[in-house]
Amino acid sequence: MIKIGSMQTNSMVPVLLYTAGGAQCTILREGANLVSWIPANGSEQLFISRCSGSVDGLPVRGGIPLVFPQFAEMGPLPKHGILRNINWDLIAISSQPDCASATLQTECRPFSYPGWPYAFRARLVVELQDQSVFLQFSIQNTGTQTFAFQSAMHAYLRLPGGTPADILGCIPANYFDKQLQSWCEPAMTSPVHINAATDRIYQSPATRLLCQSGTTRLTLQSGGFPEMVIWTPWREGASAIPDLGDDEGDQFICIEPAAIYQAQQLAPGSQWQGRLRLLAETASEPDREPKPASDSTQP
Ligand code: TA6
Repeated sequence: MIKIGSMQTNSMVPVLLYTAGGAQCTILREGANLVSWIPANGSEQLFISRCSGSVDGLPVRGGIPLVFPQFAEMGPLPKHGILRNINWDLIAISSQPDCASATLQTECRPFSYPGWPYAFRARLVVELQDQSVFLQFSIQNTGTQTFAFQSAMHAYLRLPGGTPADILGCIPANYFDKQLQSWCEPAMTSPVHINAATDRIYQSPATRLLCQSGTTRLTLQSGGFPEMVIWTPWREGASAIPDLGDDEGDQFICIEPAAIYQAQQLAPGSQWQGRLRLLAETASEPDREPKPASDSTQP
């Protein structure tokens, strides 16, 4: 049997999902942010700073914030857009034999936000299974004008004990290095070893990656996003972030399916979808490159 937590559709109570096998996840109404995911027989896979909430006006530091319609400071809107600070409605919650799911939604009228004159509906579906969690983020243009937007699923993956991460899969793609402010060609295609401050936007990366750090291994499968961000402040960059502990910079890596330089266009009435599946690997599996994605495994 699957237990489902909060059923109140009009409150700010977080949404809790459980599986019979022991997996659980928590979604905040603020930003529809998946702030915790613990697979069956596993440990917490997502990072939340202990200083999150310590600075007025900043959204939750961690989880999987949803970026829309602006990435970072690349426009007139607040950093990473407007969805992170909005309280979303819970519109559906369900239980199937092997999957618990929840759907959250928020609607925006033209000029609800200064600098964004368009109407849209944003929806997030979260599906929890024993070893995986799947997020489907969709935007529908509910207005009368076409708009272009940037987007990302800004996943903060926990790195236990500051252990460097290897990203396999991998990323045979050019990237923009935000620290160098220049475009770079990858020196190696795989793995990408992260043990220092990193902030890169990869063009057309693989849609299936493996992130391993110590005995923690996560497979990420994405769909609908043409780019991928890899960001961590690491130890040297933590003190510059006001809602992050000085000792927390090496506790996470963000791997973010994104549409940034390749912004998406949405005509009136049409819908865009971005998807991310996180799959927990068992520590006993040998090091390996992730298998090529087949249609049946694509999110
Ligand atoms: O997605 C990477 C990034 O744009 C980094 O440059 C870094 O600034 C990060 O996002 C965090 O943004 P935040 O607004 O959450 O502090």
